[in-house]
Amino acid sequence: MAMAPFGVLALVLYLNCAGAVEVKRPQGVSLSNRHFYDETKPFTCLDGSKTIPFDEVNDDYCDCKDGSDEPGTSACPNGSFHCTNAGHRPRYIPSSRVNDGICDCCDTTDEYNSGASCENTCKEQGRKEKETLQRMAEVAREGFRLKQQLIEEAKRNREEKQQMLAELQKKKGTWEVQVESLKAIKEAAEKPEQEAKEVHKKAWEEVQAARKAEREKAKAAETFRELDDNEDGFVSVNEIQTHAELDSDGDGVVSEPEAETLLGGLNQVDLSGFQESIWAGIRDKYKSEAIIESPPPAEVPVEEGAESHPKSSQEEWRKDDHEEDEDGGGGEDRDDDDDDEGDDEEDDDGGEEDYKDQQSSYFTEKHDADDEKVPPYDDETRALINAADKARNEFTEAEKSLREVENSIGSLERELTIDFGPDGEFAYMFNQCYEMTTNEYVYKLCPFSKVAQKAKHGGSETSLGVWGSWAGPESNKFSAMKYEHGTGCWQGPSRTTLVKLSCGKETVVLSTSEPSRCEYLMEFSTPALCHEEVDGEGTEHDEL
Ligand code: MAN
Repeated sequence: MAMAPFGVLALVLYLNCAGAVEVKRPQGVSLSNRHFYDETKPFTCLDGSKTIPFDEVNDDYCDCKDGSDEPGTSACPNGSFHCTNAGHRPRYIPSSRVNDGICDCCDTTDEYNSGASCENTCKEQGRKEKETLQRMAEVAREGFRLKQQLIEEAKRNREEKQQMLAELQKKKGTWEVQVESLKAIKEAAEKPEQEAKEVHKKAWEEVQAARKAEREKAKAAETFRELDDNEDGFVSVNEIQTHAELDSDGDGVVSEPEAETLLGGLNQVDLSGFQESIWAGIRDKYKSEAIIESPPPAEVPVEEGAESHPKSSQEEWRKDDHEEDEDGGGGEDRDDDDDDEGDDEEDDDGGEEDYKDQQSSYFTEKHDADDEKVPPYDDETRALINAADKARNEFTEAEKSLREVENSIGSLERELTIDFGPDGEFAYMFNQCYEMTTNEYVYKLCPFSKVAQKAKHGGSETSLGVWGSWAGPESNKFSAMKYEHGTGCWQGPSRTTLVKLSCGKETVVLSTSEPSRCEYLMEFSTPALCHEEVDGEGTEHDEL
């Protein structure tokens, strides 16, 4: 059944309080499309596909493929109905919603024939929207004002930092010169220090070697006395033969030829011959005959002497050695006495092995103690070491200062190369962090540095990414930030965060979410993103 093409259309147009004007047009047609619907002519579908008599417009039968012949009914599945919504914003709704019993248009016009009781809420909605827009405009204005301050501040800071950088670079140059000259001073001081230490070391090694030789000599002399059973001042073949341990062919007996070989092809050797050429060949096999209970030589131990009376030169250590030699001579006498006592002991205990152990441990202990104690440096060497220490310290300190200056330069340079927006308006966020706590986590955004997440009830921080780049669309590059390469997600890629920025009076994290696993989204407001004019204000109403 055909319906009146104009329905009940007596549209009221409000023109800036100038009064109401009625504009006749079919139901569901916008003011801007009105001229397509001329009741005096046949109607051509808007896609040009068909022309129909005008009275078939809005006759509840779909003629046009694009649904344009039924703007005010639900006959065409792809049609759309225009609500004028005077007092608020006009909108199109799908034709299927026309007269479906649900109020879609705030001016109630979509339910003109369904019996639904709709209330015109356009004015109220318009008022609310206007208020919202006004609030947004106010925020934007205040934000924009703050932004100007931020820009000024950034400019000042940048200049200050550039100045600081120039000063640091000058300082760096000074420190470099300083380090170089202190290095030369240090090296000049270390050379004589090293040489003096070398001399000291060498002298000490010589002293040690001499002591060792003396000990060997004494040991040889002691062995000689043991072997010289008839005390004729010679060790002879038969005296060697009494020591079966010196057997060389493994038959358990030292034969005459074997003994002769051990004596270097001679029948007998005197003490000096024994010390010089025989002792070394038998010392490892030789077993001492007696335990000699001899007290250690009576001289003051070398190390103690060295500590209480620091030697000042190699000569003095040598002198000590000679004194030792002399003492050693005296010791020999005592050893002779001890030998006798030792014989007694041996008779008592029969402990040859014990004797050897005791004897060798006596030598070894003395030897070790001597080896360990390096005498202190002489005054001259000590003075050289002190001077070198001082030069080293001064060089190290200067190097430390140079490194500090270099580090400061490095971080300043890094800061100065960051893109803080067209006018540096984002610079104030550098070195700041902003937090937001959710049910589970505390999220921390440190712009131009990192984003982190920490469980609310303790635990360590999880990196959600480090500063990557601005990531807004080309037309609005500074509306988003990308943070990348955070802690690896279990069996997945490393965490990343996208921070979406919006204009706000305050710098604050508005929300955090994890739209997909280990990919985080933060909403962040800042005055730095406020513009002078609010987009969309007063541009929505194509007809009023
Ligand atoms: C932690 C948090 C979560 C994340 C899972 C992934 O629990 O970082 O945000 O989804 O790890 O395993």
